[in-house]
Amino acid sequence: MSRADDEGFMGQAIALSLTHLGQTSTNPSVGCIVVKDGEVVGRAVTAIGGRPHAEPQALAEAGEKARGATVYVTLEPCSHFGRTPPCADALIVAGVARVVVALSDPDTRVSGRGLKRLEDAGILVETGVLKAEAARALAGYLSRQTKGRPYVILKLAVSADGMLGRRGTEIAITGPEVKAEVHRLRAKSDAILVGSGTALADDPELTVRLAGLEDRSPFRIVLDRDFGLSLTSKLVRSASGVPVAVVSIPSGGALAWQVSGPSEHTAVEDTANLDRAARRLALEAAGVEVMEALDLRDLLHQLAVRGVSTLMVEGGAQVAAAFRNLDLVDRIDLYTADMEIGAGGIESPVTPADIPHGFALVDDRPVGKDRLRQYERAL
Ligand code: AOF
Ligand code: ZN
Repeated sequence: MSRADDEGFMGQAIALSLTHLGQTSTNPSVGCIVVKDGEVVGRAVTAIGGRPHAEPQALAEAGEKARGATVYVTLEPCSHFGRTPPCADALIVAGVARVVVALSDPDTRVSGRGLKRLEDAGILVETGVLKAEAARALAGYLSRQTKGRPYVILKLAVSADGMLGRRGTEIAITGPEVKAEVHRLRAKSDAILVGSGTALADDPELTVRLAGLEDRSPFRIVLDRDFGLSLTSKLVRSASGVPVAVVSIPSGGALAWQVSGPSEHTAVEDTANLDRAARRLALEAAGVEVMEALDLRDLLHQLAVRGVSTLMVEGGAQVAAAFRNLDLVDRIDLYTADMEIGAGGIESPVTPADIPHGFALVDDRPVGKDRLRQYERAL
């Protein structure tokens, strides 16, 4: 099999892995393709919820045809007895001839041992095929494993004059095509985060509202030290269906996120006359989880421990600035529109003319009437 053939089949395995992205936490979404005599005879992706792993499912589909076949996997097959037996053993028992892997697994229970197990059994093993593409598909898992925090995607919609919106009114900057794309990105993320200012001003629901993807809403997180989130907000009213947490981060401390509080906004303040402790209790009674974190880094660590691999940060200006200033962003999805906001605009902390140092443009394309520029932290 030529290198080009290998890359073609690995490309298929990566594409397959993307179909369950955001649905396999705390496990990575892995793609696996079984090829016999140039023909695909088995294909699978890590099941929703994380188990079974990809390889045993693809082998089951291939059946007897797996004997002597070549198997393409986006991540090193596991070698540990976890909640399922090792995938390396399943490949050995099935009698495959060759295993092509994109990336070795940083999980300390595996890292290198899966590959060695296969080689020791006489299977030809090749690694590094479409490594960069696989690393992008597994970015959340790799970040959680190696950095102990989720992969952070900062999504911003900016007007031609560099504004995120206008104080006091909600203005749509980008069009319906961007909205659909953002909902698809939500569906691929494990969690989504906004500040209390955005929650109070825009009353967002932060769920996925696209046909067929309604059950893919991520865990919703609001930075809300004052517990000012309204009980009648869409976030709170939908808390029984899709989990939502408010996070209290104390002010002060070098890395603490400086919260200005909800005073700027005049949302329906049904709990405004209560003190902070009572507001907290009211939110908890409404089904909202309360999380306490020392600072943003600590919050990201807690989320990683809970299995959040990819976190989408959706607003607003202060939150985006805090993530940027603390160097906690891995990818920026910057949508721009032709419209101008003018006077009273809220300046975006990131614009096409002001991208953080160390980021490279990896995508630049029209989305409806708007434009997406995607930047990634250069490795
Ligand atoms: C594979 N194929 O499709 C996936 C793998 O908790 P467990 O027992 O399910 O094991 C979780 C670990 O398995 C995870 O950290 C990662 O190393 C690996 N995920 N491995 O061979 C797969 N999803
Ligand atoms: Zn496995």
